[in-house]
Amino acid sequence: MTAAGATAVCVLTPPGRGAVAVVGVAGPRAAEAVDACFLPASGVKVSDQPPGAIRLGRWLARDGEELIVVRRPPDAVEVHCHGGDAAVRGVVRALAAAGCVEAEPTPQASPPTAAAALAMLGQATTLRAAAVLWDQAEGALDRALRGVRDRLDRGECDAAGAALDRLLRHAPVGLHLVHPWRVVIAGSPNVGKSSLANALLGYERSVVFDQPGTTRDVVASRTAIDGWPVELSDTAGLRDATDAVEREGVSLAIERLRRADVVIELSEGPGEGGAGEGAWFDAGASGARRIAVASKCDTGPPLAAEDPRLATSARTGQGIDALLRAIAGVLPAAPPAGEGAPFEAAMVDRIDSARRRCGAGDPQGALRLLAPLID
Ligand SMILES: Nc1nc2c(ncn2[C@@H]2O[C@H](COP(=O)(O)OP(=O)(O)OP(=O)(O)O)[C@@H](O)[C@H]2O)c(=O)[nH]1
Ligand SMILES: [Mg+2]
Repeated sequence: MTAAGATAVCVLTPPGRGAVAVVGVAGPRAAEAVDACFLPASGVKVSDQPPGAIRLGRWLARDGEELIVVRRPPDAVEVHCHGGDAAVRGVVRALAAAGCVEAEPTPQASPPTAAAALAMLGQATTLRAAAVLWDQAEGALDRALRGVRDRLDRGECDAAGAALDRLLRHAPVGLHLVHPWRVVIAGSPNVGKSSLANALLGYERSVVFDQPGTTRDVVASRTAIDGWPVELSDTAGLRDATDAVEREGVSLAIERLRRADVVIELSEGPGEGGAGEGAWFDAGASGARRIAVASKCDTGPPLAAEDPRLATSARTGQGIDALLRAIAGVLPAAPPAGEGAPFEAAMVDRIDSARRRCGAGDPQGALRLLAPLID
C-alpha cells in the first residue's frame, strides 16, 4: 500500500526464472521518475511521449543496459528489463532513488491452492508441467475441494472419499511439476552408461572412455522427457572397487538408486544379459520403476527373442527413441485438462489424511483437515 499521491514502483512479474521482467511505476510522477533513469534512443523524454508509446533506450544506473519502456495511461510506465534478479533490483533501486515508493503488487483475492499454483508457475520448466499448474491456478483443485466439502457437509463420506481418491491419483504428477522425475542409469563399469546418457540428452555431457571406472561421480543433468521435467543421472559402474575414489563413486551411485523414480538397468548386449548386476540393483532401487536395457547392440548378434531387455546403441542411435518412450511409459499419466491435482507435499498429506477420515466415517474430521486448503 502507498499513500495517496505517491508514485509507486513494484515488480509486476512473478518471482522465478524468466527472460524478461516487468517493473511498474504508477502515480503522478511516474514519467518524470523514469526520465531520471532512462536515456531514450529517440532522445524524446518519456514524459513527452504519447500514452501507449513503446520506447527502446538505456538504463543509466545499470551501465546503460538496453531495455524497453512503455507508457500506460493515465499515469503509469512499465519498464521491461532483463529477467535476472540483479537487473530487476537495479531498476527498482534507481526508481526508488528517483523518488518512487517501493510497493508490493495488490494481492488478488484467490483461493489458497490457486495462489500457490500461480506462485509455482514461474518455476515450471516445461509447457506440459506449466499447463497442469495453470489449471490449478485457474481453480481446478479448488473446485474439486469445494465439491468434496459440499459432500462432506451432507455427510456423504463415500462420495467425498472417491473424489479425494481421484485427486490423490494425480498427486505423483502434481509433485513432479517443478521437482524433476529422477531417472538413474546404472550398470557394471564400461557397459556404456555415459554414452547412453549422452545419447538421451542429445549432447556430450559425460566423459566416455574405453576403460572401466571412468565415471566416478554422479553426473546429473536436467532435461525433459515427454514434456515432464527429468533429472537424468549417469553413475559410476557398480562393482566391488578396490580404489577408494571409485568405491566412493559406487556408494554415491547406490544412494542415487535408492532415491530414483526410474532406474535404467544397463548391461552389455547381446553378451551374457546382465547377469552380474541384479544384486546391485536390488540393493539400491527400492521403490523405483526398472527398465532393463541392453547396450552396444550395433556389435555382435541381435538379442535373443526371449531377452526382455530393450536393445539400444548409443553409437547408431538404435533404440534411443524407444527408451525415451519406455521412460515416459512408466511415469504416471497426466491429469485430464482442467482436472484438480495437488502439487505440494503438504497438500497431499492433508488430502490423504482427510481421505482416511472419510473412510472412518468422520466427515467433520475430514472437513477440518481440508479447510485450510479451501478458505
Ligand atoms: N560399439 C559401441 N560402443 C559403445 C557404445 N556405447 C559405448 N561404447 C563404448 O564403450 C566404452 C565405454 O563407454 P562408457 O559410456 O564410458 O561406459 P560407462 O558405462 O559409462 O563406463 P564407466 O563410467 O567406466 O562405468 C567406450 O569405449 C564407448 O565408446 C555403443 O553403443 N556401441
Ligand atoms: Mg561412465
